[in-house]
Amino acid sequence: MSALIITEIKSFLSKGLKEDRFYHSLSVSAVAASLAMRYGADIQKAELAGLIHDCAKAYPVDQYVKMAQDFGISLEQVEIDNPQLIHAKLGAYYAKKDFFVEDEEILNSIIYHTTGRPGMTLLEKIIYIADYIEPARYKAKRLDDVRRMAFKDLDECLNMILSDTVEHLYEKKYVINPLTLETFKYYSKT
Ligand code: DGI
Ligand code: FE
Ligand code: FE
Repeated sequence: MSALIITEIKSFLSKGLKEDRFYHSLSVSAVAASLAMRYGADIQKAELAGLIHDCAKAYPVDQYVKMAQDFGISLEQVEIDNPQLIHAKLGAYYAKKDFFVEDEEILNSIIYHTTGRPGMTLLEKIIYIADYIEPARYKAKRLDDVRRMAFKDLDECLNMILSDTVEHLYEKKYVINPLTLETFKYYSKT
């Protein structure tokens, strides 16, 4: 992906996303590229996937179920009940449609950036982690430790993020996506 195309995608996203969401996207892109350097993943793929992972957030959440149905995207019941989850699948759809991304590894890293999944690829891990640790994030607990671990041991970092996420969702009494739980079990060492 050339620098010119990345610049064009940034310009496109800056028009559709709210300012803080656009800034988050730039940050995830930069952190994902850094993690790719650290772990020997494809830097350009990480940069692009990070940049566009939340592109569906340009659309209102109350339209996600209908949009997915119109585009032939199959939904789980938990997604119909918690439609904010659908932005991940819609993001992969728009990555194809608006940015002509056909690379399955990039598309899967967008589809699974919210829940993760058991047996993630290196790029999927990088996007999942970059989304959680980018510099503008501040709400999650022990972020300093999680950020340090991201550059030390990816699977241990996933273990930390997933256990904190499941705990947070449980405390807030949110419905926990079964896929998030499966991912948590897969990456938990205890
Ligand atoms: O899109 P972001 O805000 O950058 O982050 P994200 O894609 O990880 O999460 C999007 C939203 O989905 C966020 O509000 C947290 C929520 N979420 C993640 N996993 C679950 C969840 N919500 C529910 N109800 N259940 C989950 O398992
Ligand atoms: Fe997201
Ligand atoms: Fe995000």
